[in-house]
Amino acid sequence: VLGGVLFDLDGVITDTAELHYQAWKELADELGIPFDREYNEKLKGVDRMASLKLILQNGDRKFSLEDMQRLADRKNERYRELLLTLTPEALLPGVRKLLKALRRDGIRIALASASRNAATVLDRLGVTDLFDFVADAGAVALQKPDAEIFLNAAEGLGVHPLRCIGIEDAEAGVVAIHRAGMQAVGIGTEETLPDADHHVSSPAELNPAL
Ligand code: B16
Ligand code: MG
Repeated sequence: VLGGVLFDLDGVITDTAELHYQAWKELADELGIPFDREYNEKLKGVDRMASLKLILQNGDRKFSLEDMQRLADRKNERYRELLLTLTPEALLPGVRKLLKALRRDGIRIALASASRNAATVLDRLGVTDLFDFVADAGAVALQKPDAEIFLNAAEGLGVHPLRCIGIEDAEAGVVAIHRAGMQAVGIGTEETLPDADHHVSSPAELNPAL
């Protein structure tokens, strides 16, 4: 029996990818490194430092670890400024209804996002109260496609992983869900998420009440 549903954040609950893009773009422009929306797709679900390294690959300068930390911090400050523009209207269609329907059915709800800003995003979207647990991305040693963040989320809910499902829009996330022993719902298609057990084009399609 289903006991818990674990949500990815970006691409599932809201589209923060555009705000990440704007913040990275400003940094890349300053550094004179080419960066566009297509390349930004590679950063989805990838943590902050790994994202920075992917961007710096396209430049010819070498940076020390301290320099890279400063660049990552600078991007994050800009990203957090941009998060102030986020409102409940930025929730993807059907998400609030789905969260409420799950709660009504006694199913526990957790967030399993690689973002260290996840709690802030949920606050801005006005859905913090609808989550029983938010996994701490900062405490995770192994990123998706490792299972760690999904296992932490299930543990935080107190629900056995085999009684949880995960919802993801990125293939690395789908692999992580499977490694955690859970069924994976993919927001996407057979082409974009070949390993997902079920596909929907939007969270609205998951609403049991619709
Ligand atoms: P932060 P998700 C991920 O969120 C984003 O997809 C990814 O682009 C971002 O770099 C990562 O969070 C880290 O975010 O800099 O806020 O810690 O899809 O796992 O919800
Ligand atoms: Mg995502």
